[in-house]
Amino acid sequence: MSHSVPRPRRSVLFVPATNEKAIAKLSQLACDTVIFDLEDAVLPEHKAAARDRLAQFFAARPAGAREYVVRINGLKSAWGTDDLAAAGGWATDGVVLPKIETPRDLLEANDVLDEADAPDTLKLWAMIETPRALVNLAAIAELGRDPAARLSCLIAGLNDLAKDTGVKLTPDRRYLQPWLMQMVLCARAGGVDMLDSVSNDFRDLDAFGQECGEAAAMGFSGKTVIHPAQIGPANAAFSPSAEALAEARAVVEAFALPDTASSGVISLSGKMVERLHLVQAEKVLARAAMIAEMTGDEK
Ligand code: 1VU
Repeated sequence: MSHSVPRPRRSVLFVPATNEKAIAKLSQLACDTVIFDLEDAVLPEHKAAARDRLAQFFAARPAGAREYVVRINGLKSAWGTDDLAAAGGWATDGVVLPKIETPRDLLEANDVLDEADAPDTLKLWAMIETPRALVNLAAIAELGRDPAARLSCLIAGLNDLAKDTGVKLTPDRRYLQPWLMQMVLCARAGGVDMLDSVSNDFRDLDAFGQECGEAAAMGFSGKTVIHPAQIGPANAAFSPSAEALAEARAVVEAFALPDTASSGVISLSGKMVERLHLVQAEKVLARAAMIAEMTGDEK
């Protein structure tokens, strides 16, 4: 049986739209998605030049499976609406809206894209980084159920959330865990991806690898990253492990045997395995196949 599995967004790399060296490096990097940043990483005096640089990039968008999206400035800022209207005409896969607070913010952005005749394939992503966004999260994520709303992905923005709430952002993120789990729950209910926040300490890769493993176990779809060194650990944590693949194959093979093919529940290695586990196993294998196809790797 084939299942539709979401496209992998294991590592989603922020790249300042003004950083020529970083843009030139992209062809050597293995991130699944690139987010060109027009917002926090670009000074006000460079906003216009940064927008022009992205227009130039998308006019000659590189071929390949990688997804490219653009984080615009907030729609209430001096640049946001112009950024969004411009992005609506680019060959970008999506636009990331910073600091959204209500479903209305997304619907207004959608109107701007419709007016710019943006194709339906251009999706909206939203940063969840304000207390109001967190309070309104279920309603925001529910827009994922309406294809006309274009919502595809949510991103946890813990730097701003910590700043605006006074909650301490500790290395183990212990005080933020309830909100992180709430984000995963709401995103799943709305049928959209939920990406974990960036980690600022990009030199401590041991801690970063551990954070990625925890984020994968918590149900996040992938990790936003800020530096090339963080791509490998994120890809590893959000790919099915060799053990998960072996388990998935064993479940599929067990249900394919002639004497179990019509069973609802079987025993495998001392454990009860039901058809829902078969569906899970098939999804693990489908995800691995999709990653292999995207990256050219064999598993
Ligand atoms: O090997 P090379 O010299 O050719 O390249 C350098 C550097 O240019 C490159 N590199 C990157 N390439 C692509 N994308 C990146 N994001 C990126 N960062 C670095 O890698 C090589 C090694 O770099 P480095 O170790 O010397 O690091 P740098 O001092 O050059 O850069 C460190 C920072 C943190 C400044 C850089 O990684 C960066 O700008 N990252 C993205 C920051 C960003 O976009 N912030 C805003 C979004 S995050 C947010 O708002 C949270 C929601």
